[in-house]
Amino acid sequence: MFESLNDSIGKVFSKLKGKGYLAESDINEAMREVRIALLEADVSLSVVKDFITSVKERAVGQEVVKSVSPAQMVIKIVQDALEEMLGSESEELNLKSTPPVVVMMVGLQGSGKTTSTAKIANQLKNKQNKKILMASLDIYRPAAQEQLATLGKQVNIDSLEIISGQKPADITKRALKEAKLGGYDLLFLDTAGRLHIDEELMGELQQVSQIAQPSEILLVADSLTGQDAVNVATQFKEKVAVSGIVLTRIDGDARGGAALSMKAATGCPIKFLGTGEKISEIEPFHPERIASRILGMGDVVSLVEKAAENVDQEEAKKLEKKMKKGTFDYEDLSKQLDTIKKMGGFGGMMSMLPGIGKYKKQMDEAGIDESIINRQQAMISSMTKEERQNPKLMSSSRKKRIAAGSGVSVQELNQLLKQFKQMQTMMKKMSKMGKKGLMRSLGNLGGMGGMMPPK
Ligand SMILES: Nc1nc2c(ncn2[C@@H]2O[C@H](COP(=O)(O)OP(=O)(O)OP(=O)(O)O)[C@@H](O)[C@H]2O)c(=O)[nH]1
Ligand SMILES: [Mg+2]
Repeated sequence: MFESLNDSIGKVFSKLKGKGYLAESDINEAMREVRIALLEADVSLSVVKDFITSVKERAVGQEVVKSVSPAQMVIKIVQDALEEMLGSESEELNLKSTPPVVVMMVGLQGSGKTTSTAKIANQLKNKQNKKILMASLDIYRPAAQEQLATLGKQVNIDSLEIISGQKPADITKRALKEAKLGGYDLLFLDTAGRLHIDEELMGELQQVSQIAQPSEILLVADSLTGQDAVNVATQFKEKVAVSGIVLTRIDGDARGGAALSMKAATGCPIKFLGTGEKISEIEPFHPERIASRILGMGDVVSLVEKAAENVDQEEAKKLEKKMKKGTFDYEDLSKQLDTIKKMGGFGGMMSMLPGIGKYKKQMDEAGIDESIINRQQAMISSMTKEERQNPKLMSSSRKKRIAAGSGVSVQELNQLLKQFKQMQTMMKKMSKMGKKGLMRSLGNLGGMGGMMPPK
């Protein structure tokens, strides 16, 4: 699912990524393309409009976190808005009331109600050890009740005995009684489908719902029907108290329009995605995972969050001044190393950057040694305060003392000193180029890869 959307949004962001500074026109252009991508994915127009407005509002008033690029910030904003559109939090089934808790499945014909009933029941049995009874209220389609019973046997879940000639309301009463007597935790009611929404069906669903007082009414909708699925959900919701959506056949849905607009259009959260015909092929719906799947942006979002958490803005400003003046010293370097450590070391930082994934293997092979951070900090802390603040002081007797004090060879210390000088030169050059932001200094430290001795 979402392949095409992933593709087109990926292109928008890769255009942004090359830029160090984003003008409002860049953002507008990017959002125009995101808008087209969403519409092509069959997301409803009003949902797309709201989405774009919300992203633009945030992008404008946004304080950009210094240690990430503007493009990364935009990606983060789009991701947040996308998650909100999808429903912010993953919604679990509400199973807290007194057992037997009733879950009622509704939806159009062939949408996947019976299959989803068995799938969800099976998950709850296996993961939460629930004792479950399933009952089919479909007296219209021949063999519909047997279909549920057969699925039940496959997964070892009880189903209500079939008595022909009973009306749905009576089956419901019998199922409730049986569930109580049998000490079941959960009762699933699988209702009949219709080709179209009609009064008769709705009347029957209302009647059943009144008798059974379900904790959850799950609307099962076929994602392949796109915006129709959204309309069906809206109409069902007007008649019965739909509490969540099960979106089926997402395995065949390349566009994902229904998944994307369902929550925003109906106010109902998606709770499960049906991912195939097999009983095991269902997954709980996690907006944040879906959003990152769509953006395909590695873990930029976590990188932005971590950077925001760990980089003290005041410190960052001071550092920038020092870099400009060329007075960056070993104490500053040590602080920077702390930041890198907090962000999971070089490896952690790198793996969160999109596009770096493919280099990760090469980096692993090159053997980046994370312990170098600790050793460098040890060397720095073996320096006197004067030495740290005035890198020029270093003499060979001082070097010997520092190396001995930190348990490294003079050679390794020399490497640190040499690299430090290179960094200073680089910083001066870069500040002349007039680029802004701490990203540079982090970038410089990334450049310290050269400092890594081969294993
Ligand atoms: N690929 C795929 N097929 C599914 C999925 N969910 C259900 N199906 C298939 O869709 C068909 C109809 O599913 P049912 O569960 O019988 O649908 P229903 O809503 O109970 O149908 P009625 O009771 O006739 O209204 C079956 O062949 C299922 O195997 C899914 O997530 N992916
Ligand atoms: Mg059915």
